Amino acid sequence: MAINWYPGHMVKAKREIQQNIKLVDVVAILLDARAPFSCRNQDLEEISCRRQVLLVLNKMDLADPEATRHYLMRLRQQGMAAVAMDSASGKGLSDTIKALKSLFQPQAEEMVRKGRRVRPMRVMVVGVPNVGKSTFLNCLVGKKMAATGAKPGITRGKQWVRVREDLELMDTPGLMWPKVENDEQGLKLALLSIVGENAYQEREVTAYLLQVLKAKAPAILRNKFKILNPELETDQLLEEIARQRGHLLKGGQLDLAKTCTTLLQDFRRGSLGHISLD
Ligand SMILES: Nc1nc2c(ncn2[C@@H]2O[C@H](COP(=O)(O)OP(=O)(O)OP(=O)(O)O)[C@@H](O)[C@H]2O)c(=O)[nH]1
Ligand SMILES: [Mg+2]
Repeated sequence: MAINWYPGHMVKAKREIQQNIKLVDVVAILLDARAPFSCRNQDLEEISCRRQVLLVLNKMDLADPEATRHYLMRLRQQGMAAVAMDSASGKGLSDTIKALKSLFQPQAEEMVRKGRRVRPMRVMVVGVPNVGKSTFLNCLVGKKMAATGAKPGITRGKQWVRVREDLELMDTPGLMWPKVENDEQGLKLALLSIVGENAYQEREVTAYLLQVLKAKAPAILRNKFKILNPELETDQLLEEIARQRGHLLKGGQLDLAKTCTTLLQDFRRGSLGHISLD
């Protein structure tokens, strides 16, 4: 499913990120730990290429831990600095701060060498929508400074925050690129609610989710949805789940739209288990 979703505020957001990049020492690119490769935005990486970059695989609590370890290893092999974190609970925070500090270290030493006072490190937090940038900022600050929400497009403007003596953070709005050409990538971004709900058909994304469950977590289909044969075609699986859940319209027909909405919600909340997509 190709995705065209580039709301107007993102044009301005991209310009602001470009203008502010000169002011920052480190760019923290947040990615969804369940599909970090699919969340990488080439535009953001190009804008950040002259800065120190830390990739933060956020929402690790929702991801398959084994996959997260593997993704981190792959990224580090490619020469990237990368950490995993759960910004909702703060798990991984100390590793993240350690990684940020070590990226800033050479600049701090340069300041000392030139006889200047070492000023606080400035970190810009960027990424596609809904990966948890504002939650990450709040987690670092230790209180709620930035608005957060389960839908993409919550943050609309940039925001600088002094986190502590030695650290300043800038939150930015989630940034997409104009067209996602790769079908599977589009499905992943829709499933993770990174693109707005008007950009895709829930039915198509649910069919993709069911394929993922068949391949990676057939036990969920058996145990949670009481499906005897997880090998069924996705349409049949969907009908079976609708029946199991009692999703019926007034005339007694299956309410498949409701089943799709519920399944997507369940996945996004993590109640189908720890499933990674990349
Ligand atoms: N489970 C879990 N949920 C998270 C985590 N980080 C963020 N969330 C949730 O993900 C949703 C999106 O979080 P935001 O912080 O608003 O995301 P954002 O990247 O700032 O989104 P935009 O401003 O729309 O680009 C919210 O419902 C958060 O509560 C995490 O590490 N784990
Ligand atoms: Mg935000």
